[in-house]
Amino acid sequence: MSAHQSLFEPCVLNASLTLANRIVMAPLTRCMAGPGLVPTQAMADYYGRRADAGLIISEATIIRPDGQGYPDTPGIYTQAQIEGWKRVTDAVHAEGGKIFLQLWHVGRLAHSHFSGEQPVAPSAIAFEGTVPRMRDLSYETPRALAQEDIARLVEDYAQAAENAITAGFDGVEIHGANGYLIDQFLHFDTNHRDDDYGRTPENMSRFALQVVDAVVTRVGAERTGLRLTPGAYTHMAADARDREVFDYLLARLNERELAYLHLGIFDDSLTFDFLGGRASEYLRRHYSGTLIGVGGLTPESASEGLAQGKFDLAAIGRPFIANPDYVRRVQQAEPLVDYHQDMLAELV
Ligand code: FNR
Ligand code: 8K6
Repeated sequence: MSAHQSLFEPCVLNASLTLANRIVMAPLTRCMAGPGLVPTQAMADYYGRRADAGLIISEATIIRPDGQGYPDTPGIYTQAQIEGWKRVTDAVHAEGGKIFLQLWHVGRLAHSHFSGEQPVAPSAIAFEGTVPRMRDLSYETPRALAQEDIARLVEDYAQAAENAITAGFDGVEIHGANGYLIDQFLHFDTNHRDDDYGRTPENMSRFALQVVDAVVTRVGAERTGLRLTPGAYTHMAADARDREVFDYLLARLNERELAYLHLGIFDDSLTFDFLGGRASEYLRRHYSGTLIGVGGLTPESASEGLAQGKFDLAAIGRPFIANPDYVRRVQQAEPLVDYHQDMLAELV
């Protein structure tokens, strides 16, 4: 009998996907891709070592060049990148694991330093600050997307999803969280549009739903997950009116039978007045499908949350960087190594 029994129950996500346990490795940007933003053998080894998680969600992976906002983040839009990811999915599958690719476009958090192009966003509002790890680069004012650009982006998400399946992934997670492109449409702070993509909950949800529907059409709802941040906490300011946008969006997502919905947050003990408490509680009330909880979870709080029905799967981020053998340690009730930011310097 293992410690924290509820973490080790299998989870039937849908007819084509059963996870061996309820521990999810959260997506973790590591900025370690090789030239051409191609995943390396070291990355394949790193993910392979963590294949005993019920599901791994890859680090955020850019869908096209102007989606890049950090150095050496991998892509999924060239043949070489697809080949590089094949090494990763092979390594995980060889150990019996499952892995989804996280599809990423950072919107206004991109920088022309990476792609040579002006960043794009719902509205021409710059983020105040400098690019992490490249402190001499201040964020630029993005170009507001024209409707034809939006149609192109939706297609680029769908193509990236198809590329991920070609690379051997079991599915994709659309990164709609943490203040990046899709999230920029969903919040009043960053969406000042006065066309079909702004002003109202229905319009502000339109881009997110178009991306979801295009990806679902290409790879199947059972292979599509989505990450959302209803309470803005990073890269933008929260606005009480955002609540109506997420109420609307979640009602529409309930009609779509996605593989899962994943909260995007660093610390789920934060509460938001306009959401009526924690972001995970808000999602649980409004979303009827499989929910992944995250944000400062310990083995104790994760197994308790599962047992109490607060979420169906528990995503673990920083502790997985510090403990490649996180799953085994928890199962055998061995102590965990504490995470420290210095551990980001190396892929272990
Ligand atoms: C993250 N997080 C993150 N989230 C995401 O959706 N895509 C990503 O690529 C990343 N990258 C990333 C890198 C690093 C170094 C950290 C620490 C975090 C957020 C992550 O998935 C998770 O939500 C938080 O880390 C909270 O979970 P823990 O770490 O408290 O278990
Ligand atoms: C010097 C260490 C800085 C660590 C960052 C590494 C890679 C960037 C992570 C990007 C995605 C995370 C989501 C953004 C939230 C930041 C809040 C701390």
